[in-house]
Amino acid sequence: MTGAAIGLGAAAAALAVGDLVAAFTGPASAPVLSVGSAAIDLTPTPLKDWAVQHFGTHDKTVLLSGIYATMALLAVAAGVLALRRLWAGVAVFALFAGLGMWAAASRDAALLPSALAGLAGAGVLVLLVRLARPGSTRRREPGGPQRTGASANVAVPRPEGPPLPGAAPSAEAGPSLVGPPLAGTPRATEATPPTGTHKPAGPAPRGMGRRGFLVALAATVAGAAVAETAARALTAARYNVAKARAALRLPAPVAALPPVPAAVHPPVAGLSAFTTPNGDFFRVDTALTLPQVPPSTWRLRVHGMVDHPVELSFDDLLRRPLHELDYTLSCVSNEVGGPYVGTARWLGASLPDLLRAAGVQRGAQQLVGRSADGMTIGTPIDLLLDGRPALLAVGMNGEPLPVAHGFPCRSLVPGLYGYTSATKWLVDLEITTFAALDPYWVHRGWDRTGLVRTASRIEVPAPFAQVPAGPVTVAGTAWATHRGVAAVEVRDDGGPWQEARLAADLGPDTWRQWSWTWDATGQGPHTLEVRATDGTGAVQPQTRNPPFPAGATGWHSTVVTVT
Ligand SMILES: Nc1nc2c(c(=O)[nH]1)N[C@H]1C(S)=C(S)[C@@H](COP(=O)(O)O)O[C@H]1N2
Ligand SMILES: [Mo]
Repeated sequence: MTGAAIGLGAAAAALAVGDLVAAFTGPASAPVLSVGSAAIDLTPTPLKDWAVQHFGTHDKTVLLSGIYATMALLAVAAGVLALRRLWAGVAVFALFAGLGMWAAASRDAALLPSALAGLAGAGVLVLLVRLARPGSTRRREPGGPQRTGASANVAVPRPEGPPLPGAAPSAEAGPSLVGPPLAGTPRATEATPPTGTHKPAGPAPRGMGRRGFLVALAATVAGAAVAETAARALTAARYNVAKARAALRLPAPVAALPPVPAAVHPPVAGLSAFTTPNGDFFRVDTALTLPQVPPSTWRLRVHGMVDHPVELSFDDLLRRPLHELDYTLSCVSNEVGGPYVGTARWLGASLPDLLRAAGVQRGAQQLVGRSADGMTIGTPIDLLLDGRPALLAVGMNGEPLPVAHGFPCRSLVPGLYGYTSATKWLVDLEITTFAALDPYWVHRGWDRTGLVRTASRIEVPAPFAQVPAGPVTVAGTAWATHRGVAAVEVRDDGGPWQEARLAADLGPDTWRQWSWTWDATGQGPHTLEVRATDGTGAVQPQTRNPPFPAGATGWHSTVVTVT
């Protein structure tokens, strides 16, 4: 018990100190976030896919919970060890600090928070262990035996190795063990009454020693809570763009688009909206905390194989002609029938115009977008310059980009999955060759081009719905971004394909909704299948492929029971 309390107290102090220092060096350098981000970067693609499939947008919470749970277990081990062999406990904190520093270094974040966190943790550990050992006060007197006594010759197992962040993340155990990183400062601990007030002669009264320890422990936890609260308040004040975003007024587009006509959306209950509200728009990224990029200091560098490198401020960007674009963005990780796709009315400056002004040189093959959080996304140059309306987007559905979707600026290139086109928190554009650099996901084995595959899904009736025999409305959405959807067909139990009614077409860059009246006969389960034909006349292939490495293929189906 005492050992566990010592370990957890020291870990709390360590985390609070780390977070407090990170409030000055940047949130990305906070120890747990560094480790979590490095874990995300290191996670093999199949495991990442598995995590996204099973936890969806909660995957980051699960990862963080796993890290906290692992740290709590190691902290308990460190405390228990330290009561027998102080150096072993200190070693665990050195390991914590080393792991945090290595993780921060791997993301170009500051090492100081993890280093000071380790020192603080080790310091508090030593103090608490000294106070907890019965009679410890006596041994601290000059002449008394040093470093003996309690450290009996007990064989102490070494900890099993570095904490494996995210390994076997236990969503349940995580938060309940430590909760939010509580922590304490060593300063607070030092401020507790020293126990050296005992008379050097004679054994220390145990009650007093115990009380001193408990007071120190309580002070540690309280100090940790105060420091952590301060760290959070400071971080929110220093690194939060919510106010800047609320104050931003975007200029009007050079030619406003008419409102989206009602005819694009069959009026069927349960069918997704044509334009996805910002709050419902899917979010996929590797960012554990949202990058906070103030427009006032934002710069976009355009460099590499160009005749005239340029650097734009946010005002420079807003002074360029702004265009509206209705566009369906989709993620390569979307399974057949999956939810990682959405349509918005985006506002932004033309990306091809900017590239032409910079003068793309011969031999250039890809445009690499870099984000404020170090993501790299590569787009083939020939596709970018083939006339498609690619944007440096600043607006989404009539408001500045939400922070989660890349505020203040992101790229969008119709026809390509997000991972090869849609850099959020964009700060740098480099024109280069394929050989020069493998962007983040290409480095991890994903396809370099990322052309969106033709996809269609049945949304109504819901899976396993019970429907009465007779006419049943079936409806859904199909997309083949930048090629457009020319036809959608549906069939019942492998029967003949039947043409669905296509709703109005808003152009090749958005999805297309459809409906079909099914004359349901024959009680029992039926399998409905859907397939789309894109604007080039290519029929969506039946072959089932997983998302890796170039996007899922295959027909979506749903099982409905006729009653
Ligand atoms: N900086 C940054 N930009 C990013 C990503 C990322 O992880 N970091 N993910 C990309 C991927 S894989 C997709 S599908 C889209 C998703 O955009 P959304 O979250 O706005 O829907 O963002 C892209 N841009
Ligand atoms: Mo994606």
